[in-house]
Amino acid sequence: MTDIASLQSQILADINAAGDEAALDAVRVAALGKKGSVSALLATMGKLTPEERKQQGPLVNGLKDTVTDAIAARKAQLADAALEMRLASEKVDVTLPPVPENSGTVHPISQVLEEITAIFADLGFAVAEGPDVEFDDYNFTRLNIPPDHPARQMQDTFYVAPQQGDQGAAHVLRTHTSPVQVRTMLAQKPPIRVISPGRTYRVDSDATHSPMFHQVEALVVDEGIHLGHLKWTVEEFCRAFFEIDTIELRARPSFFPFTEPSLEWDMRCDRSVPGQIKFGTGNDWLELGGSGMVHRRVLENCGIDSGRYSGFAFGFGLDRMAMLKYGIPDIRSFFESDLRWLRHYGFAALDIPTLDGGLSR
Ligand code: 2U9
Repeated sequence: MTDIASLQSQILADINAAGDEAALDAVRVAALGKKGSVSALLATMGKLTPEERKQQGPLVNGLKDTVTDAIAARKAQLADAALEMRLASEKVDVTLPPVPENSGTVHPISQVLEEITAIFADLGFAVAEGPDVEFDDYNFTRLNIPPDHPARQMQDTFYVAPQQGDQGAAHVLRTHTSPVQVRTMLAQKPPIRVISPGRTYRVDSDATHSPMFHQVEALVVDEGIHLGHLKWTVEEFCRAFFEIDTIELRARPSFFPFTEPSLEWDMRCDRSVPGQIKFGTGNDWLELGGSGMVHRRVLENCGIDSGRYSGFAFGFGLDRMAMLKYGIPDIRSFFESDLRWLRHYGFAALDIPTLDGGLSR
């Protein structure tokens, strides 16, 4: 009996001393394994007299159960301790700011797009998107651009070779994002308030033109929409985008096949210092973009009753807006992926533009 008690306290001490799972397993094998000390005691049971067995049996079985339970408890303890250690060593403080040297920057076009989206979202506009390869019908015909219009010329438009599944419909790389608004009007009823930012394509390339460039257009269609709504929206947008309260705009009459009447907008600026532009003061004017009341033929082409509804639309170049706001002289630099340029003109990845938090900083 003394033997069993001292064996138990020895094994329990070994279990407690086991510092990891491998050491614990060695203790288990030494006690409960085929040739283990507890197993050896169990093996002697058969040779005892019934009287001795009656007395010794429960003690040896008790020893086996105590050792088994102690091993299980120590195993759980070791697993908990290992988990605690892993949690402590792998702990990440998600509230720490990123290390600027290791983070990329947001491209000025993405930045400007975020800014513009924030401004229009505040005015109640949704963002609409469409494909870059567009039906000729949506890009031109429904927008009242007739087959002989110069915009359709091969030297302006990238035509896409007919593909299987086209079913005879001609495709182009969209020359503006206006077909997105065509799709919006075909799909939903007024009131409509959308902006359509995206890539557009024209056969053109120099310091201020790129064959792939970005546009944002806005479209509002509802009952009673008039030029006053257009003017207010353009002014409100420019004030927010250029972050200047004193901006002054002027409208010039213009012509676009899809709007009637059509207007182009200029912003007062000062160009008296070479290589610099100041907005809101001076005697110079800067072209911003075009606009107008949606042509009633376009409304009808898109399934909108022009007797009941009217709308306005405007469009401007995202790349041009980024160049103006951030003083970028050459449009081609946007697409060269020059890391030094990106580090200079890029924006911090986590400075998301918001109207109350600041658009750009
Ligand atoms: C629909 C009806 C009317 C969008 C408009 C302009 C005038 C315009 C250019 C400015 C410079 C594009 O980036 S740019 O080349 N855009 O002048 N865009 S009105 O009018 C629409 C659009 C869609 C259904």
